[in-house]
Formats: sequence, C-alpha cells, structure tokens
Amino acid sequence: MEKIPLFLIMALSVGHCSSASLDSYNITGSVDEGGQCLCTVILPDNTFPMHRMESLEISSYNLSISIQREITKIESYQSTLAVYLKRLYNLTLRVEKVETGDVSYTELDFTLLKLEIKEMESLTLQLSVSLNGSNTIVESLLMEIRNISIMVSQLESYDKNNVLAVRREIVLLQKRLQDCQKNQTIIPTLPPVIHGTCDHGGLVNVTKPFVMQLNWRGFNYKYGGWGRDSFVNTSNKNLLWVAALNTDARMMQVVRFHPAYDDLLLYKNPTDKTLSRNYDYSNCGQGSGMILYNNCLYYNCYNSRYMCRMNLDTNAVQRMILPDAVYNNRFSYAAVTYQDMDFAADEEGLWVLYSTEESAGNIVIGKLNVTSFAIERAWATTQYKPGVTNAFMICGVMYATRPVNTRREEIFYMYDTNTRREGRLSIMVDKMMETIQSLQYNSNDHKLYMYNDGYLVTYDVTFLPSSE
Ligand SMILES: [Ca+2]
Repeated sequence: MEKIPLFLIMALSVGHCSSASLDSYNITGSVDEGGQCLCTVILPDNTFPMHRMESLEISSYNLSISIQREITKIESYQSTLAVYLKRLYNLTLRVEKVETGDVSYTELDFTLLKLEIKEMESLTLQLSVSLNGSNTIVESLLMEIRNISIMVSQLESYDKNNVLAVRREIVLLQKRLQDCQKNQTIIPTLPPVIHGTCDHGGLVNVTKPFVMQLNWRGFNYKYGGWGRDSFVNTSNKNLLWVAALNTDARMMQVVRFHPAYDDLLLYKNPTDKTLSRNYDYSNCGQGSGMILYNNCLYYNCYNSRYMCRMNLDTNAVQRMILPDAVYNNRFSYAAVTYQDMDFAADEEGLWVLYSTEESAGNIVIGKLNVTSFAIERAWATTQYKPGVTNAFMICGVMYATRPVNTRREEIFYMYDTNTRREGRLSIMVDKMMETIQSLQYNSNDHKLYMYNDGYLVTYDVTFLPSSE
C-alpha cells in the first residue's frame, strides 16, 4: 500500500512548534518565514483505512448522482401529477354537471371519459409503484379516480335506460302513426264540450298518451301522482303538482309544485313542501291516491284510516277519519301497493274511492263534503278493488281500468252514482310503461293525468254528444 503523506497546516502561535502529542509518530517540522509551523505527518497504513475512505467517496458520489436522478424523476412525476389533477378536477366538474342535470346525458362522451380515467389510473399506479406505494397523496388520488370511474359507469347505465326509454317511445310513436293512418277515416269529429260542464253523453274515447317528462326525483321513484288543481274553475289553473313517493312505494314525504307548464318541463322554479316534521311522519301521505282540489292537497294520512287535507297557503294539515275504510295495503289496486284511498274530482265535486271489510274489498264511492271534510253519501259497487288498476270520476260516473297487456290498458267498468247503475265498456288506453300508479281526471282541461312508473303522462278524453 502506497504511503500518502498528509500535510497538516496548523495555525499555532508564532515561534512555537509543539510536538508533544505527536511523539509516537515520525514527525518532521519547520517554521517558515511567516512564523507558521509546518509539520509533515506520515501515518501508517493500519491507523487510517484509506481504501475504505476511497470507496466511501465513490459510493457517496454515486449515491448523489442516483438521488439527483430520483429527484428529477419525482419532479417530472409531480408536474405530470399536477396536469392530471387538473384533468381530474375538470372531470369531476363534468360529472357533477351531469348529476345536477345541467347537461343532458347525450352531451357526454362516455367512451372518451372512460379512456381518460383509465389513462389517469395507470399513471397513478406507476407513480405509486415508483414511490413504493407509501405516498398518501397518490393513494387518495387513486381512490378518487376509482370512485369517479364507478360513478361514470353508473351514469352510463342510467343513460342506457334513457336510450331504451326513448327507443320504446319511438316504437310507440311509429305504432301511433300507423294507428292514426288506419283510424283516420273512422273517427268522426265530435262537437267540443265546454270544460267543467256535463253537457255530453259520456266518455267515448281517450287519445294516445302524451309524455310530459320523468318525475324530478328520477327513474327509481316509480310511485306517485301528479296533475293540476282539479277544482272546477280553480283560480290556480297553471299550477302543477308532482308527488313522487319515497322508494318504499308507500310514503309521500315531499310534494313539488311548479308555477307553470314550462317550469315543469325544465324542472324550474320548484317549491317543495315537506310533510314530515322532526321525525313525525303522521302527516305524511300513504299511497299514490292524492289529489289537489281547490288549493288543498287531499291524501290518505300515513299508516292510518284518516284522510289528510293540506292547505297550500298555510301548510296546515287537517285530519278526518274515513269510517270503516280499510288501510295499510288491505285492498289496494292491482299491481300497486298502499293505494287504499284514491281521491278523485270531477264536475260534481270531490270523491274518495276505497273499500271496507263489509264491502268485501269491492269499491265504495264516497262523496266528500269539503266544508265538513266528511263523507256525505256513499255508493257500494260490485267491482273488486284489487281487480282494477285504477279509477277516476267524470260527471259522477266512476270509470275503472284493467290491463290488457304491458302496453295497453282498458277502461272496462263504470258506475253511475246519478242512476246507481253499473256497466261495462271498452275504451283502450295505450301506456308508455307497464304500471299505472295514479290516474285521475281534471274537468278544467278534460284530461286524464297518469303517473306511469315515474313518467308524467296525459291523455285527452272525448265525449259523446248530449243525447237530448
Ligand atoms: Ca285515481
């Protein structure tokens, strides 16, 4: 091993060169002109491990290079991460927009979205591996990306439903067109009947359905009712109400109102009325038999034999027992639950259709006195309530429907409270979706309002001319 001399320059006091502590080593020393003491120390090999020092220096150098390399890598990842974070933020905004309904589903390119998400996910995974998976920011980013991916898939499945619904509508439209061409020569033009009057010979036909839109709570809210104020010549003809029940298909907890038709179509200017108060659900509604009549919403009070009436101006809720009426899904309509009470209104006033144990489940037609909020008269029919899908009143005549198939309904039964006569008839009603949750007539526009598996649908009715 080569001996390497080390030169130690010691700043010692002038003229004094101490060598006391270095006795054991070979030391030569001299004092220069400036009075500095210069010593040459030759260290033996076994005292200072020069070879280790050397290798340490080399390792340190290599380490600093690799650290520099890693730092550069992390810096580049950080800048890419910043770009992707920005992209993720944009994506979140877009998904939020879709969720809040600001853009239609079709405006969203799902394929592109999914690609972008996949790209981000792979980069984040790469990052996570290079950082030994210990970086919490990257972990949470990965989690966020996966959440957003799930969200997009859900939205896409909704969109598929939407596309399917539209396709079904197109098929029905084509069918309607064909029917229209076929029937063009058969249907005679009937004289118009003045709204709110009964100067006609009874119900003769129902037009094809007109689908307004989906209820505001979405596809999953299949139960409910909707319409306008059914009171003859109401002062609030433009007001529209939509009551989408909770997904338990039983409780009406919130009712939405729109001041005008355009608002309903665009889901604009809504007013929501919540019927529960601090976990008290007694004034909530039950079933889809509700109706708006003279600025009051009438419905079956939740979990009870009572009828509820909420004044829209004051929000006050009145309760009144419906004597002997069965409730809590005893005799609901076919295919729907909890519609033990079905409120109806026509040119003659307000009605409630229900059953009793005494009637053995057959429909009882009750005429309501709106002043006393009590039944002033009742008619027992021979029609079993669970045997019909829904019913409505026109000029004191109850009409009931039953399914023909999943796309068609038939108005097949009638009971005239004026003559106490019942009878059979056959008027076909096309439906958009399979189940009718609510069907009622409004004398102010001669329309039927149907809540059809969450869709809001109307029909125009036509009457026979007066027989006199
Ligand atoms: Ca009804």
